[in-house]
Amino acid sequence: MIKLAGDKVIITVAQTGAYPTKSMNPNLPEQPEEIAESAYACHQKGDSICHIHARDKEGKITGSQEVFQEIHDRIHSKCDIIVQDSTGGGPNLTLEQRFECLNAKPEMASLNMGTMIRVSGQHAGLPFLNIRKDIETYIAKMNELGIRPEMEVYNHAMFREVNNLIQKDLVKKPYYINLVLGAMHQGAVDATSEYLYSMIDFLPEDSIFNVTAIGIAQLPLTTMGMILGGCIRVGMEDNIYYRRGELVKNNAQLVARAVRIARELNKEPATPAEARKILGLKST
Ligand code: KMH
Ligand code: ZN
Repeated sequence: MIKLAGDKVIITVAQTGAYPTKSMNPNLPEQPEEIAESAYACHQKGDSICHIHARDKEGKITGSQEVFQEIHDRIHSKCDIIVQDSTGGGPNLTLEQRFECLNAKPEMASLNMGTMIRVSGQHAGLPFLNIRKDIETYIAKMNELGIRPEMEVYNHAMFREVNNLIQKDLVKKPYYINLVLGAMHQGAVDATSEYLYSMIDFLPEDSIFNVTAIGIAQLPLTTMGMILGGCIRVGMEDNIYYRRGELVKNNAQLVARAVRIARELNKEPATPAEARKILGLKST
């Protein structure tokens, strides 16, 4: 495991996701201009990576390259934040649609490291399919296009796929691994400190970990993630409440809180340039 040099913390904001809707929180950014505006506001508060899911005009999740491209262009007209597209997409997308965003050439993209059965929500019982053959096909495409993966690990068994990519030399160091806790709608382990500690134990050498936790667990587990030397992800994809009974007003509010906590822990949020250096992204 790598502890981040100089006590930097890379903060990612998952702006929108596939599951929240404006009816759950009217402040959810959905359209490209809303996502870009939110990304810029978050950047001003101190994040360095913007995790992106796209929606069509009706607010339905889409894999459209065009929409992803519009989001990238709008964001980059305002700031140089790292864009990280979701290839997890959403339950309505085919595998091909999920990965169409790669053609918009984000600097990073998520790569889900195994299959799960969704436990809660309207898709409970349905698999979220990420089989080895497809993981290998799409990491090859990402490598060809120079797109860095954030490997999404939702349970301990998924380290098998991480290790497979490492053994086959399909991923570059440092390995950037997102530990996802509490995403029952996707089939992840519960959001507890025990699961977080034990997943950290399974990290391969030369990994940087990021902590994503759903709902009310976002605040305590991301705080723990920072204490344990990791990076963190906040944002309305994972959590639409600022605190119990109070909806998030905007994603920047969550970043501002994360930065305050980081500083109390003697850490500084990495700028996009610093994050590129830490992650060894191509543009450094
Ligand atoms: N839904 C998150 C908990 C992806 O988009 O590919 C995990 C995620 C993965 O954000
Ligand atoms: Zn996502």
